[in-house]
Amino acid sequence: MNLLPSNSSLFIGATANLILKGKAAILGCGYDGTTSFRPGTRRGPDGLRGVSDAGIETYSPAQDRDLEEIQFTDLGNLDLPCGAPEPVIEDLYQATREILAKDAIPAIIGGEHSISPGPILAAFEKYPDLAVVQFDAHADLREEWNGNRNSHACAMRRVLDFLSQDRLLQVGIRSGTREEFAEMKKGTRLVAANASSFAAAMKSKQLRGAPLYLTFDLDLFDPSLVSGTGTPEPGGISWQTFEELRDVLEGENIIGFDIVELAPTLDPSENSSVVAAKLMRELLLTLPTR
Ligand SMILES: [Mn+2]
Repeated sequence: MNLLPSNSSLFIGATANLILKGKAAILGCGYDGTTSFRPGTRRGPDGLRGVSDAGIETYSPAQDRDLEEIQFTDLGNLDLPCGAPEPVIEDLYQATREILAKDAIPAIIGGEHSISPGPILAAFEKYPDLAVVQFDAHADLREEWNGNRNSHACAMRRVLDFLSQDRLLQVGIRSGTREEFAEMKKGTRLVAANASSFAAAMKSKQLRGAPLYLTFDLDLFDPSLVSGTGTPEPGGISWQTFEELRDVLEGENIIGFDIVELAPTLDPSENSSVVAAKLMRELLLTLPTR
């Protein structure tokens, strides 16, 4: 994979540049070329890493686990082509394939949501029974947006080009068109952002124990918590609710995840970056092979 020369800090507790079998590999993909409202996610990977050293602890009280007790690597950032999303998605697909080929767990930092179909396709090729859980404010099911089929507003539509609809759960969605909501409800993919609904959906869709890819759009959270994101949407979840949702994932077979849509410059307080860094910590500590 084509990485930028390293000029930023690593995520707290990470080792550099060595993909370890069975362990997580963090990779930044700061693409924001299709943003329709407020740009800035190109700074997402370094914004998340930048606050991780001073802004959060390595220890998670919620899980009673510590990043210092696990091994994972931070590969830095992909060197991305400018402009259209397709070459970026292709590069990230190839990079994710390399990580998965070493039996490691991709932990992608966006970038806008348009990048996610790349790593999800790579995961699907390795795990044909893959299931995807999208945590997001927006349905992202448009066929095209502003003339682009690979816009951030189309991310899950592109995933459904290859993934069966009963292998997708969409958690916390509170914005979209009437047609998008009708489709999600018909497919019983729409899951309210609380632990009991999420646990029930995991069970009824028979996703327990399946290889899981998680895609976390930070606008899942309420804008009062994460204002540094491209398309904020009122009515989002609290950190406490995230911890309850995470509990449902305890012991599950998570084979990869991404955290997307952090736009650090839109939140000079850096609160949003701290939430993203803490989310990264909690997910790393949830992985089955930690
Ligand atoms: Mn999204």
